[in-house]
Amino acid sequence: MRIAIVVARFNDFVTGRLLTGAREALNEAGLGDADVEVLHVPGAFEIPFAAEAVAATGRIDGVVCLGCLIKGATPHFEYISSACAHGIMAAQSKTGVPMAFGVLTTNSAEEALERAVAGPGNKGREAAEATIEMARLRAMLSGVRA
Ligand code: DLZ
Repeated sequence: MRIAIVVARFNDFVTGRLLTGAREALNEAGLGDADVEVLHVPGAFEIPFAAEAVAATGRIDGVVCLGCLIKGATPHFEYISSACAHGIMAAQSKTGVPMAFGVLTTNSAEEALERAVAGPGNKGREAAEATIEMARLRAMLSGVRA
């Protein structure tokens, strides 16, 4: 199985921790560094483009999308979060490659950090686990080995 992680640099004090959690979950599932491709993008708005582009290469079985939108600090919070969520959904529908929504949408930096703690509560970890599950489901349904 090969998995891509698309991670936004915006609010990297949070997204860096989501990335760590996602990497840990993938490693625990038996994926080595060679099986994981990490793509950095400027912000959450750019995640769907990169997710779709890497899925379209055909070399990836799933995409973990990681970002962090903080309402108080983001004047057009609703536009970016909506565009990001809809864009990821459209990208997975178009490519047939499962993508997980590990994009935090919180009221404050404190709330975001609570969701990026080390261990089971880390939303990057949760998104990676969801991606693996969906990649396996897709493989089972299509008869493709992942
Ligand atoms: C511009 C912007 C703002 C204000 N806030 C966030 C945010 O909280 N989280 C995030 O990931 N990105 C933010 N961005 C950047 C946009 O996602 C995007 O990168 C720029 O608008 C350039 O297209």
